[in-house]
Parts: sequence; structure tokens; C-alpha cells
Amino acid sequence: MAVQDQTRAWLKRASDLLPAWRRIEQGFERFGEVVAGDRVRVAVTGLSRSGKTVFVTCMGHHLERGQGLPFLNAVADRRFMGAKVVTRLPRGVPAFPFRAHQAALAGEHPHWPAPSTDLSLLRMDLRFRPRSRLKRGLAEGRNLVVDIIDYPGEWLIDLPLLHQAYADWAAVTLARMQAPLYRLWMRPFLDALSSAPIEVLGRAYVHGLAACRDARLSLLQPGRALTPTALDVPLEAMVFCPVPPGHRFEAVFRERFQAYLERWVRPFKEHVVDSVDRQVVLVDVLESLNRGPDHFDDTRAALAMILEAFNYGRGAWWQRMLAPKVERLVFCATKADHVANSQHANLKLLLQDMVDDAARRVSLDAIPVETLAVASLRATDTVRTDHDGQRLSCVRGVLVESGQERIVFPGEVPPTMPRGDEWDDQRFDFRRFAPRRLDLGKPKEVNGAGHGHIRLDQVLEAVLGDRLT
Ligand SMILES: Nc1nc2c(ncn2[C@@H]2O[C@H](COP(=O)(O)OP(=O)(O)O)[C@@H](O)[C@H]2O)c(=O)[nH]1
Ligand SMILES: [Mg+2]
Repeated sequence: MAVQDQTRAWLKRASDLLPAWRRIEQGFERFGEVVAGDRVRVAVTGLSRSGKTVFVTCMGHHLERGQGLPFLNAVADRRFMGAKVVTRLPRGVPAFPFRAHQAALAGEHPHWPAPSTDLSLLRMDLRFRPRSRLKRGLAEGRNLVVDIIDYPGEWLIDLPLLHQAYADWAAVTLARMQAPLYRLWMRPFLDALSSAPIEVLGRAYVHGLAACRDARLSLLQPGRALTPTALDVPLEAMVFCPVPPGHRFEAVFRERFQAYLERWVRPFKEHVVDSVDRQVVLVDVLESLNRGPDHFDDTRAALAMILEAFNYGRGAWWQRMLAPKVERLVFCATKADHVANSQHANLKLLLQDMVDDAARRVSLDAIPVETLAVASLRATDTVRTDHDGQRLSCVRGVLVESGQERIVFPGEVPPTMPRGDEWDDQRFDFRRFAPRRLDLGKPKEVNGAGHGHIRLDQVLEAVLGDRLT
């Protein structure tokens, strides 16, 4: 089949599929719920592997139990009456595999859940007693439905494409792929550019993207090429690559680029991104530190792209009905349990420094913004050791790589972005730890045994607190 025909055949098939986000949109019953004012939609955003799925799972776990959340005011005031996971979602809306992920973390040999490959929804029904006597008089308890959306982080990086023409995208992307950081993984693609057949070129590009992703690079487009199970269409027919002007496949790729925007990116933007009213941005700051200055900049650029795709601001309910905006934002430095407690203050400052420029560009002044160092699931304890007469704050946990418990000195987190020679190879050593078992015992049994997380309750208060009063 000619390449053009293949693309058209794919387009036809794609339009036959009812895309997941349109189904979710139908499930949102958008207008009614805003008027009713008893529902809030939270986007948990972040780059791939930043900790979104674990965060959503742990958030559901703790809300359901209503325990271990002392900084959620409704819980502290004893007004929180409980939460249920809503299992009956509108037809066709894919459910977040909450029980499966919870079971993975609560099993005898707890393990981290597998990466998400598709869009899904966790809907929770929270019940609480309002704070004010007036509202309380109306009813003994009130409900708030919280919709939390989980999706592969790779999709967010596609959003800037909506404002680009193929030729501009190709020029910028080719330049990026030729720069040292990406060239290392993109060489087979770059070598194939001049003479390979289109399928070979496409495959080389997709393999290159996957290799970059494994190396934790983030500026990878098209993002859906990295989550092929969500596609249900042949990758060869969809993938477009960046090629220089006048290249023999330029016209084909331009057509695929345009088709991709209309079929995948625009609906995702309109039905998912544009419909949220609270946002949590998760950033694996420690991983970026671990990987050095080029990765750090790559992560910053990707975060800026994500922020620019959302609309921020406040408005009356009728304005929000017409054009919802993110009215509360929380930045989280995730996996804070990888470093000692004494480092959390710096971790928070470093994240603030990292997102500062981008945050200013999207003018967040009008809305409450919070920054926190967080662990959805605490996998370590902080311990102090003596080393050559020096007191060191270390972490103790079971390493994923060996299954052995170890005490590790992970290094110290700087309060601002390191510059020049402050980047020293030996400086940071953050390891992957195996999860500690999530406790499924009766709520009262877990009391006093630590909360199993770090500041998850503060995130919840910042995101939902005002709606639980
Ligand atoms: N120590 C620790 N590791 C975490 C935590 N949250 C996530 N991780 C690690 O980060 C990996 C990616 O998390 P995941 O939620 O799947 O990321 P996603 O791609 O953003 O959904 C997990 O497999 C864990 O290894 C946490 O709270 N503490
Ligand atoms: Mg995930």
C-alpha cells in the first residue's frame, strides 16, 4: 500500500474508534456538575516516571481510610466522614486500576505499579460535615465528588505541537536530536535520514525516542509513539519524523503531523487538559540532580511546556462553566524519602527555583500556588551515622537493585540550581528503594505507626481543603 493510502486508512480507522477522552468528557457531564458545585476535577500532571500513578493510588488509599492525614483540616477537625471509590463510572470511561495498584503495594512482597499506558479516571466520593453552622443546618453531611485523571506523562509533551507548523517543529526537533544529549540515542535515525525507506526511518525514530525516554530525557514527540498500546493503530502509519525542508518524505510527514494533531492532541487538550480546575505538578527533582546539568535543563524545559498548556486563573462559576481554569496549583518534589528529612526544606526551595521562570511566564499570581517536598509512599527512614567524626543524615531502606536493606548517604540537596563546577559527579547519589508495604489493616491499627507518606495530607489540603469546609 502506498504510504499516503496507509495514512488515510489509519485515519479512517481512528475516526471509527471512540477516543477515550471523549467518553470521559461524556462521563463528566460538564455543565451540570459545575452548576451543582459539588465536584472537582484534579489533574495529576508530571513527566513520565515522576510518580503520578503511585501518588493517585496513595491519595485514594489514605482518603478511603480517612486516617494518617493530620494536615487535612477536615480530618483534623473531625469533620471528615469518609470516602468511597466510585466503581460505577459512566459507560466507556476507563477506571484507574486502583485496587490492582493498591494490592501491588500492599502485598506480601510489595512492588511499584507498572507504568500507565492509557488515560484513566479515579472517582472518589468524599463525605464531610461543613464547618459553618449555616451550611451544617442544611444537611448533616455533604458530598464532594473528586475526579482524578491519570495518563501517561508523555502525552503532555505533545501539547505545544498545537501551536506549531510541521516545518517549524521539524527544524527545532532535528536540531535537538543532533545536539549531544539526544544524538547519543538518535544516531541510527540520523543515519537513516538520507536514504532509508519510510518504514525503516519511522521505526528508527520510534526506537530512538524510546531509548531517550529510558535515559530519562523528556522532549520526545510524538508522545503517543511511546505508549503504543493506547493507539490500536499501526505505528508505521502514524509516526511522523522531523526531516529537513525538501526531504523526500516531507509531504507525508506533514500530513501525518496534521492528522495526529486533530485526532489525538486537540481532543486531549480540549476534553481533558482544558476541563480541570485543580492541578498537581509532580517533579522528580532528585532524579534530575542525579543525572546532571543537561538532564536538569531538559526537565526544566519540559515542565515549562506543560505549564504553558494549562490555563490558570480564577473566575465566577459561570465563567468557569464556559472556560474552566486551574484555580489551585501545587508543585511537588516527589520521592522526598530518597533523602533525609533535614534535606526537605532545600528540596522545596530547589523546586521553586526550577519552576520559577516558567511560573512567571504563565502568571500564576491570581491563584494560590503551593510547593511541597512529598513522598506518596515513604520507603525509607532517616538515620544519623558517624563518619570520620562527622554526623551524617542518611536514609535506610531496601534497595530495588539488590533487595537488601542498606543505609545510604544520598548527599545534600542544594537550595538553588547548581551552576558550573557545583555539578560534581560524586555529589549526588539517590537510589531507588523498594516500597514499604501499604497497610490494609483496620484504620485504628495504623495509628501511631507513622503515616507511611510525607506531606501527602498537605497536598490534599492545598488541592481540596477549600472544598471541604
Ligand atoms: N521512594 C519512593 N519512590 C517512589 C514514590 N513514588 C514513586 N516512586 C518511584 O517512581 C517510580 C515511578 O512512579 P509512577 O507513579 O509509576 O510514575 P508515573 O510515570 O509518573 O505514573 C515508581 O516505580 C517508584 O520506583 C515515593 O513516594 N517514594
Ligand atoms: Mg503513571
